Amino acid sequence: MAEPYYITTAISYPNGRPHIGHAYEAVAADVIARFQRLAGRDVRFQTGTDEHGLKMAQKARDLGVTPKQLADEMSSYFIEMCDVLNVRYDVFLRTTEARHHASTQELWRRMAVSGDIYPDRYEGWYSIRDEAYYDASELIDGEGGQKLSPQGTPVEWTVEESWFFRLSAYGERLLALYRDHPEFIQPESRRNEVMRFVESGLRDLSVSRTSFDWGVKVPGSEDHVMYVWVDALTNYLTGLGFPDDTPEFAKWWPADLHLIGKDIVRFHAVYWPAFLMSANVPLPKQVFGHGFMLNKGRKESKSLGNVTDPLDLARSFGVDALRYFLMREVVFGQDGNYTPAAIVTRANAELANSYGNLVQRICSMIFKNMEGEIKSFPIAEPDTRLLAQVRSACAVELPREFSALNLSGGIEAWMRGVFACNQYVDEQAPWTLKKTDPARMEAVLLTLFKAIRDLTIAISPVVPAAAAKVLDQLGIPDGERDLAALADEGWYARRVAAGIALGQPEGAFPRLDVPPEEEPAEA
Ligand code: ME8
Repeated sequence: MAEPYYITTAISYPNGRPHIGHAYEAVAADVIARFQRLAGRDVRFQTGTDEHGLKMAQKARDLGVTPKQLADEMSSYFIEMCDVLNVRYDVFLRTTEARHHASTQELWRRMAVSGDIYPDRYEGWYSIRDEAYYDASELIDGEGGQKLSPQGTPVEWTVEESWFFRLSAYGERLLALYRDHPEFIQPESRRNEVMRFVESGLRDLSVSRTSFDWGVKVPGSEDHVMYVWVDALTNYLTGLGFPDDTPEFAKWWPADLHLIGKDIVRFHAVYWPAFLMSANVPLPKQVFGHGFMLNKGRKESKSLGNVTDPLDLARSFGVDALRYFLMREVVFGQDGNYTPAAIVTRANAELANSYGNLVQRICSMIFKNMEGEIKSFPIAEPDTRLLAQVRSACAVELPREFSALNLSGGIEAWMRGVFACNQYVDEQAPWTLKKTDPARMEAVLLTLFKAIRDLTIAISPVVPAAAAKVLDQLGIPDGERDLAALADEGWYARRVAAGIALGQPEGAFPRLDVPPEEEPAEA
């Protein structure tokens, strides 16, 4: 039976439409999920929206709607984003669902049973934008002496009766977790930050609010709603049916990967494992904090007026080109920049020219010069060498890098396979062989047919629609498009026996025009 793999994204605040950062995270999670399916794992992929808290309540009040109306409208745009970007989740969880309230309340009860919940009075700084408490020592000075959070968001002094979680009791156990499981927080730089934070001493956490009521009610203390992060983090359990003993929970928990952005690592790598330890629930295996996608070096914000709708980018450049760019351009884990011109340049150079053109040229030559016939052929030394190089890129290097979440590194390995094919085309010059040695031309084209099939299967998690189109054209059956198929030497003989002729190929990777306003900067 296939080994299960449970991956989650952060659940986004639906206080506005999705931005490029949301698209980046959703696409990355989808690429990882698709890759794990390709590797034969039984994957469950959960995403959703984080609908409670002050931030949502205030935004709704500003717009003159209820928080639920705001969440209903905006969460639909997050679902739409996933649909458009070909992000194939299994569960889209909304925290306003009744089952989520029940699940969060049960987690709370278990933490209370462990003696970790007690009443006290909170006095300190709170950032509504981050939905986070900060210690005075963490704050920075903004313009006019205004106090800001380390993320640069406004903070306000808050005094409230609240329930506390005994976070301070978990410092040693958390440090032991990070030491014993260095893979628990990745990349390494984030792990170091978290270790320093925990080593400096943890204070108990205020986990309920009384000044507003948009949240999950605290069991037995109905005038309190839970701190939004208690409820938000629990979404990862709710989607599996927690607290019931469901087959889903038994199969998929603990999660293999919580994929999140670098700004919320503390919540996932400190608070979340402490809550779970307290409630006696096993811990997730890994938290990966990816970097930020910046617009020409700056974070997008409504006040800077530089907010891009990721769906506009997908409409302008194509979903696969956008997905490829996002995964290829920056080392996963680091911050990256995007501009429309950079998307076009990358997609044109690699997808359209190096790879798309290879597919198009070779398939057309097979169609025109061989009536599309895929047949057995005598293989020569350069052909074997090329196929070994391509197989190594597709079946060894890319899977090794993708498994380690080095997505750009995996794509680079794949590009080396593409380059090897293009070099082989130049060296073998099939268009010359057409006149001098037609039998050898056929062997060269069919060698490339094999290589293209491997390359297309390997890159399919990144560009699923285009890859499916190419594999359809090549006549590769649906059930033979995974890593196991790459290792199966019998595929070509079966393909020959199937006797399907290659048709006139249709391009799967159009060349894009560089957007005019960007041309001067790029020229
Ligand atoms: O933090 N580039 O929601 P959110 C890349 N509700 N990623 C970015 C980004 C950017 N420019 N901006 C934000 C929340 N993100 C909470 C999560 S999880 C139990 C609760 C990432 O809508 C961000 O780091 O502010 C987070 O992982 C995700 O987008 C949702 O951010």
